[in-house]
Amino acid sequence: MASRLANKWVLITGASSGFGAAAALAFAREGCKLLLGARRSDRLADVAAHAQREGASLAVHHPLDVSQTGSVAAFAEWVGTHTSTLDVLVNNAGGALGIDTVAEGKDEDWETMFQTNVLGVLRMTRQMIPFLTKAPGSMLLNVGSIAGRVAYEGGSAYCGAKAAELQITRALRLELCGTGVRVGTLDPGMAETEFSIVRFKGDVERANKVYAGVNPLLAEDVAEAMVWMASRPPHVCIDEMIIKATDQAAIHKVYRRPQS
Ligand code: NDP
Ligand code: 8X3
Repeated sequence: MASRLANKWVLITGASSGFGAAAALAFAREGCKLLLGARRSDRLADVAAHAQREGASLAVHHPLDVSQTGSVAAFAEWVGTHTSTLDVLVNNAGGALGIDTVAEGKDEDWETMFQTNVLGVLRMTRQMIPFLTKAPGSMLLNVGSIAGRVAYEGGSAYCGAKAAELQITRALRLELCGTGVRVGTLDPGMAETEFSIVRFKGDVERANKVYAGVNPLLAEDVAEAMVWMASRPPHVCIDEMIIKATDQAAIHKVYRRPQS
């Protein structure tokens, strides 16, 4: 049976690595037409080429910095040269910077986290609502985190940003009710991507310790959940989904196997 998503337009932000890159390949296997954005164009080009090989009907990319209103506007203009409708918007770009307590926090880290995880979602969504409302049954899928639901030490700004993402999603669900646009958030727990390398500013050894002895989620697991949410029938909206590794029962309760 043909996929419900075949030939659908899917826009993914933060498609150059992690969840976004895995999502590009997962939606490609459904035969979608992909519009990919992130700041690293070389990585995007590789992902787009791979997606094409995996079965995408189309996979094109354009530079995107969701922290800049001008970049988001230029990206939307580029989207408009391909299509006037959009079936799936995955607001995935984001991440954490540092693990400082508030007492030691840095303005530049806080500003980046709120610019990408919060304002980036608002900017992209504002630009894409006219495209989504022209395709009833479309889906606006934001990537949140369990960090938006439970706070942890050193996570103030990131937890706050993802909590904002959750409430923005809930507000959009209300605002778009009646348009046929489905709105949901997918909130993963710990997943091994470049997330921790970015958080620890390139310190790979420290990043690896986050996952030591754990079987974390992989980017592919999260991508599969995105495809499932987006491929429900038009009258079915998955509002909020939490996905965690079996080893992570709660944000502070992670099972670690002894390391030799
Ligand atoms: P990665 O670091 O692997 O991917 C982050 C992606 O976001 C990259 O493609 C990066 O691309 C993009 N990005 C970052 N800043 C910007 C920006 N200003 N403009 C455009 N794109 C940007 O991490 P993940 O795949 O893990 O993270 C994806 C999302 O999932 C994030 O929102 C993160 O907060 C969330 N998340 C991650 C979890 C985890 O444990 N890994 C758990 C829960 C949620 P580029 O640098 O090329 O711009
Ligand atoms: C990423 C999950 O627990 O590292 O959003 O904040 S966590």
